[in-house]
Amino acid sequence: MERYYQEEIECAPYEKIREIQSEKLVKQVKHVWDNVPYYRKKMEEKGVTPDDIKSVDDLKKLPFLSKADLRDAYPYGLLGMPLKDCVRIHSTSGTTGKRVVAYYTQHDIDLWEDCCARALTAAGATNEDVVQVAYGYGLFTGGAGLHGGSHKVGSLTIPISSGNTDRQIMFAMDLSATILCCTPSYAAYLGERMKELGYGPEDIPLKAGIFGAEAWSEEMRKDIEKTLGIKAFDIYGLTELSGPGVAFECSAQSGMHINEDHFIAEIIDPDTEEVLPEGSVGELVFTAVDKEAFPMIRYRTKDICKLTREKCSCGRTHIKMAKPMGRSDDMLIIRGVNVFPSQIETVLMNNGYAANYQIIVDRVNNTDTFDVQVEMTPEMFTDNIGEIEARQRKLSDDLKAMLGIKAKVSLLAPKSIARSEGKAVRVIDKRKI
Ligand code: DLL
Repeated sequence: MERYYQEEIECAPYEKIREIQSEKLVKQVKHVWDNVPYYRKKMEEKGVTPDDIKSVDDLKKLPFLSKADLRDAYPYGLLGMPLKDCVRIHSTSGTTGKRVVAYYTQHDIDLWEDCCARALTAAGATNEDVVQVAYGYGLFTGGAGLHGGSHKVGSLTIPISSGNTDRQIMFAMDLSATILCCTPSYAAYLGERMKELGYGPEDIPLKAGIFGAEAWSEEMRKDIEKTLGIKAFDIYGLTELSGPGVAFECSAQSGMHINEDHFIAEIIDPDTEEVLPEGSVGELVFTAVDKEAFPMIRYRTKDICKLTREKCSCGRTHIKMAKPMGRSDDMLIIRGVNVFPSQIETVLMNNGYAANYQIIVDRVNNTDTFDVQVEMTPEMFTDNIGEIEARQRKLSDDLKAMLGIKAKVSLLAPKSIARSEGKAVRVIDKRKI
């Protein structure tokens, strides 16, 4: 039986959701106009005032916000409430430039934790469950978000954070953890380590996992589900919009319901900024209609995916986003061809490899080089050169069929690539260094 955390809103008819969105949007635009001079200036430059915004249909009149705006306005320029009303910050793991600092009032934290509680409940969590939160705690939102959600559901929460893998396995077994929350790459590593220690899925009581914070393929899902003996649910979110729980998967496991009463989603053409019809692939843009302290309006996420309002078997009515293919800034352009790391992952996993790979791109004599290094699994490991070469050729052919360009594939011994406890680093683009 499907369980909901806030059934009335999660299963509300679409007309009702639109009504709520419109009402909240009007209020939010006024809040931002009055309290965020940075965004008010953007509105003035576009010739829009709060009076022009009467319903969701008027959303397209509003200016976009981008990461560049967040950097410009750092650290306080987009703050919507006096600091004395804020109770927490979180920050992105961004590797370049200034980090994004997001602010929360207690009201913002409550709504965020509700969103995570919806995700946990959709994955089957109740107050009988033991939830092991192995996302990082600290500035990263993963730990805090799922931790708060787990409390709201009333589950017993293990705030173990990421890392110390053998201890994770010991706790999961000794405390009978039923739900694991971490990045998909860390879940895969936990599974790998369990096997090494001689444990199989039957030795751990886990029944579900809530994995997100990075792009992961359907093939990786199947692999994790098999190794850990669980159902693996996707969860999406970003610091700017609070953190995990902007969208989450239900029992249908076919895309993530966006918490539409809090976040209005649009898909745009990233080049022309034109809003695209439902079902088109483009950049995901969100308007947070409830957030007080850090009220993002038309925030460009750079995540590439599509939306669908098709009826879902779980009974929820909120629009679904497909698994993001990746971020527009992670998309590699190699010899003029657009390549997403997730496409490479699909080919590797379809050939029986695990998600332990690295993509190395460089430019030599004005030509892009494209190397894919992937570990052999312990089962396929061999030192027979002929066999290795045949395997490399097969992967290279399959990558060519998927991408249209040739990659140099190198098979590595098991355990040659560093494992990740958080978001995995899959791409080394030496052209950018
Ligand atoms: O990654 C928040 C989060 C924590 C989500 C735990 C899910 C679970 P940031 O560090 O700000 O926040 O990174 C946000 O990560 O724009 C996407 O590019 C990517 N991302 C997040 N979830 C998914 C997902 C957290 N399920 C950025 N699939 C986003 C693909 C994801 N990409």
